[in-house]
Amino acid sequence: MQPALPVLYSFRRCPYAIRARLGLLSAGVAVELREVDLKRKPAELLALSPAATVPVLNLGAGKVLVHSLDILRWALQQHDPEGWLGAVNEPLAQQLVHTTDTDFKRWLDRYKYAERFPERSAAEWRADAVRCLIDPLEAWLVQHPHIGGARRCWADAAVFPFVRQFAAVDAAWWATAPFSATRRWLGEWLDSTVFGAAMQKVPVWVPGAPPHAFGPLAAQAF
Ligand SMILES: N[C@@H](CCC(=O)N[C@@H](CS)C(=O)NCC(=O)O)C(=O)O
Repeated sequence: MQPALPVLYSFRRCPYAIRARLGLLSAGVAVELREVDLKRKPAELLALSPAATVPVLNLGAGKVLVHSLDILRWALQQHDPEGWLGAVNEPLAQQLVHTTDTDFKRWLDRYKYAERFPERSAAEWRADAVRCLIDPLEAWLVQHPHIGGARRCWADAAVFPFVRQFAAVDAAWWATAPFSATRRWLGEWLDSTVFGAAMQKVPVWVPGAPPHAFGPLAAQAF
């Protein structure tokens, strides 16, 4: 029997999964949330996605989305009450998201786990991350409140969880780094209702557990 709601396999702290959950919340699309232990992935997830990454959204009838951006876009195509699909500068939005998922992610991982990449110092990895994403982001955010322009868009939701990780690597450095517009933008996201709702804690899913609904109702609680 197909579950009544689409099923989202997710991991609370994963920036890709956060991106997907933000999209679902903004769209007001309800899903069943299954929190995954990445060290003990459930067979149900492995059967849906050979790559076995999260997030994965099972829409039923054989339709499965295995990339966070596809889930974000799919959600907003169902409903887009906050106009997240309309960035004022779509090419820039696309570019920032592309950089986030490629070069920035690469440098972020090296900065975060610098002891595993001793060929350069943490500060050097961080400088690469700054050059590719934080510098252009700051230049835009000095002029505009959001990546979307006057209001948030899909790209804000897609980029923010990764900048959150970047800022957290060395919070003392970030607090005084010369990126006040990006700091303001990050702070607004961290304080936002939608982020609070996206980060609600749920127990790790086990087969047969009662379904945990996530979506419009979860957002109302915040
Ligand atoms: N391209 C995927 C990447 C997702 C991804 O890499 N997620 C990480 C967690 S943050 C993961 O599931 N890694 C597999 C693992 O840790 O076993 C997407 O955009 O959804």
